[in-house]
Amino acid sequence: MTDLVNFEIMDSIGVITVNNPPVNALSVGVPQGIIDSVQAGTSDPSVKAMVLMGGGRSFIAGADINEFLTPPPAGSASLDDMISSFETSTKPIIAAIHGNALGGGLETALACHYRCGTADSLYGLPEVLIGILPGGQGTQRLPRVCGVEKALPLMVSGEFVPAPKALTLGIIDHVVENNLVEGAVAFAKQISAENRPLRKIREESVAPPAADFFDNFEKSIGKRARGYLAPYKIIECAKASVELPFDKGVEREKELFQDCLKSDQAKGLMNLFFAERACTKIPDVPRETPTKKIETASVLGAGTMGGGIAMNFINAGIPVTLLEANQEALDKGLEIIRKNYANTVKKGRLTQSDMDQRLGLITPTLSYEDIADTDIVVEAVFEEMEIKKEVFRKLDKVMKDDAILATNTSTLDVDEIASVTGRPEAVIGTHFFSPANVMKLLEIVRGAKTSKEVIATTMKLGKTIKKVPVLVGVCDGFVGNRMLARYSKQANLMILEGALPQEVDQALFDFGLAMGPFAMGDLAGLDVGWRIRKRRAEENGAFQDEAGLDDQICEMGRFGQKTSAGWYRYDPGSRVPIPDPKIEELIKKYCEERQIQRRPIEKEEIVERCMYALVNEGAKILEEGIALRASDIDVIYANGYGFPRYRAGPMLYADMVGLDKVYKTICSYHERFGEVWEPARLLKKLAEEGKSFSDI
Ligand code: T1G
Repeated sequence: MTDLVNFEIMDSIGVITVNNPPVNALSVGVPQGIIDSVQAGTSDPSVKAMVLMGGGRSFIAGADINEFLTPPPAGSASLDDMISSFETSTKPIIAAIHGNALGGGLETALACHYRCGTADSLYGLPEVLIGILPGGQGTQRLPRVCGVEKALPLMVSGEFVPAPKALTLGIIDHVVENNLVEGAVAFAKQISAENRPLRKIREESVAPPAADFFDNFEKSIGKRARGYLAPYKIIECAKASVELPFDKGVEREKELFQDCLKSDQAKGLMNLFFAERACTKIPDVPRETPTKKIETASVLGAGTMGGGIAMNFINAGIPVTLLEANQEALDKGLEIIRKNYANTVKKGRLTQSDMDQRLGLITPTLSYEDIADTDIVVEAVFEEMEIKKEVFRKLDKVMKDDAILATNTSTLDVDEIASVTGRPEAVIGTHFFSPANVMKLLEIVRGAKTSKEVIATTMKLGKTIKKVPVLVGVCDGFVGNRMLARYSKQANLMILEGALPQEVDQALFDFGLAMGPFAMGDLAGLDVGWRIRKRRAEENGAFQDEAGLDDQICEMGRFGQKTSAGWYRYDPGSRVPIPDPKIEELIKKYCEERQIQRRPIEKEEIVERCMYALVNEGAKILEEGIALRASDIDVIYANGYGFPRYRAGPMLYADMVGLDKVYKTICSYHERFGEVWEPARLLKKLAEEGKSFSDI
């Protein structure tokens, strides 16, 4: 045994316990420790059967993903070696599962003769989420356990299956109601006493599915799996499980596993896996920083954002007091929330009683007094500094002493907002992304005086309401929107230089983005920016400089999807963008009036200029300390801007292109297009040193 795996005999049962915190990953040494333990149990005549389990909070949660990024020394016992030791064992081995049996962990359990688990244990093959596939014979065993029609969707979605469903599917044989060790030992003794056969799933076969099953399944994942590699390799593995003998199927699985493992997609997704965990670590706010209890919340403003924010809290079971200025707005906001839930119930993703229970957690009010005792208030009023200051002056007077005062501002200076209160240490930005009840990203904006306790509490609250919280600093647009402004500028410039909206959008869609900037503008509403620009021009007393193309489009009453016309036109009731000759004429006329000589712009230039604009601004954001690490920026783009997860984000994308090439290209753009392409100093430094963003 190794110190990673313990073996002890309990009442004639050899209990093998993996102790490799935090998730009992199959790191180097764990398979060998298990092999040694099986050997010890097999050779001890007093041992009738063996139980394999995890110490701490879980069974085995899979292979150690770190070891795919930095392979361990060759020669250590593998998952396959361990599985072989089970298959040659002369005594039954029973997997006893609590917490998670995932990836290689579930594959380990499926190679045992029997499996039992606690009622709240979870089972899954989530390898697809990190760009690979179950490479421990799982693609051949799971279809033999529950049929390929059920196994394939589980492997392609990577979803976790709760114990009761796992029992129904045949993934486990028995649910242990109380103490797992006692229950598993009793189950093992029963199997031994009944002299049950050493069941080997490898010896079973997979019933052929309906003739068109694989084709239909492949079509069904088309939208979700667009651009991904692993889902389609998993389909090939599933076919092999039906068509080939077990060992040949395993050989096929190994080939396809290597195809995935060596792909850039696996590197991107594995880096993103760790990046989404790293972003919760804040150097000057240690993990043990005390946090406040957040048991109640209030949301100020019941508009689109306020309503969505309120839903996040009630979805997590946190009661919300929803404050609006007048009854009409309050009623309208409540109706939007109700409709959102009704849609989810209609799709079968929520029960009516759950909907009613959640709606019951909202207390509508028109009075500030009613929010005074809530633990956190999130302001979601109009994006106007003076209005927000007025709100925070009131909150400062009304809210209980230890309340957190959060603003949902998307660009305004959190320090300036905090400055009108007597408690700037309690003020923080919680920038939700629209639709707030759907988008995972939550930019948490630390003010200069925000206390560590408030930061730690708000980061923790972000996870509680199932967001991906990323801490950012104060600047115009924080991280995501500040970079997006640079990206959008390039897209708009290319429209003037010769491209059409549909060409820019198609190039970026093919790159993997959920949608291009012009379709996105139509979705968000072109009038939002247009009204802000008009107001700022009026406030500044400056003449509205010549209306840009987007202003002219708005002047035509074309606000995007909401008016069935924007950069594109839309058939009634449809959200599908259709290129509109009127826009092409408007663009060409605009260029003629300014003697702009248009030219064809290739896809490569479109992608390069938009991506490098993100990268250059991201590097400046890192220089200024507005983001803690390059991977935080990638987490922001993967969770808030539809950046393809298999590329992780713009910063890792730049690392994979090579910063030397990126820097040189930006320098050429700087010469050709001017100051907007001023290279970031950090990018220059890293490129000259031959380093990557991930090196800092
Ligand atoms: N390898 C290495 N580290 C891991 C890990 C793993 N598989 N899973 C978690 N960690 C680390 C994580 O980085 C974090 O570290 C800490 O554990 C807690 O994680 C051959 C090829 C198990 C549901 O994909 O889904 O098996 O930040 O914050 O929210 O076919 O972790 O504390 O330093 O996520 O309670 C397949 C991945 C691998 C499961 C727990 N398995 N993990 O969630 O904690 S490939 C997976 C998870 C494989 C075989 C194939 C979740 C969790 P730190 P956490 P959590």
